[in-house]
Amino acid sequence: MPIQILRGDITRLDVDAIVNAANESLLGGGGVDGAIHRAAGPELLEECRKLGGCPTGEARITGGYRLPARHVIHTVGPVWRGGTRNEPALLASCYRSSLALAVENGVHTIAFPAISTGVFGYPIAEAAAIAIGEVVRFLREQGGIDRVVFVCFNEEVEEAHRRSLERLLPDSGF
Ligand code: AR6
Repeated sequence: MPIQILRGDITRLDVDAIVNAANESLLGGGGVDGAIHRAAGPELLEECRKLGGCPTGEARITGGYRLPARHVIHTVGPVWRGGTRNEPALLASCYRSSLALAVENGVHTIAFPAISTGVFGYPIAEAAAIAIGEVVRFLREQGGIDRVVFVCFNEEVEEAHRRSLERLLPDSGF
């Protein structure tokens, strides 16, 4: 099964790339972004400064520095504003852009946090359905990625991902 759902801290994962739920400045913040910058060390911020930011729905790649992961893929999820400001399409685009950038850079194993579900306020069940749906579709349609790990920080997030995956599994082809 190329998709795994785990509870834990994404900064500990030994994968080719971990995904950061960043903001458009790419200069760090709280939540998983703060944890990744703390664990990677100051060189990560130095490299991020050179990128000049990232629009919502897109992704950028850097080194992983002191992390076990070789790369960090920074993506910017939408702020939840009730669901009428294109939030679902923007969140879907984060997953697709991150996976496409991974393939371009020879990343075969990748871990995602639940993008937008913390500070940015995206409802967890809706966000998990989009996350799982986009990853399943990408794996089915494109080659290059061997393993995708969803790293869930708490039980609610983990359960939402498991339910979405179970719903999709019968037609996922895995
Ligand atoms: N490992 C895995 N998941 C985590 C970790 C961790 N170490 N820490 C938090 N989470 P958030 P967002 C979960 O707020 O909603 C930052 O300030 C968390 O429980 O990190 O996309 C950025 O700079 C939640 O389920 O990201 C932006 O300004 C998920 O990660 C803004 O927050 C995402 O929560 C982005 O907000």
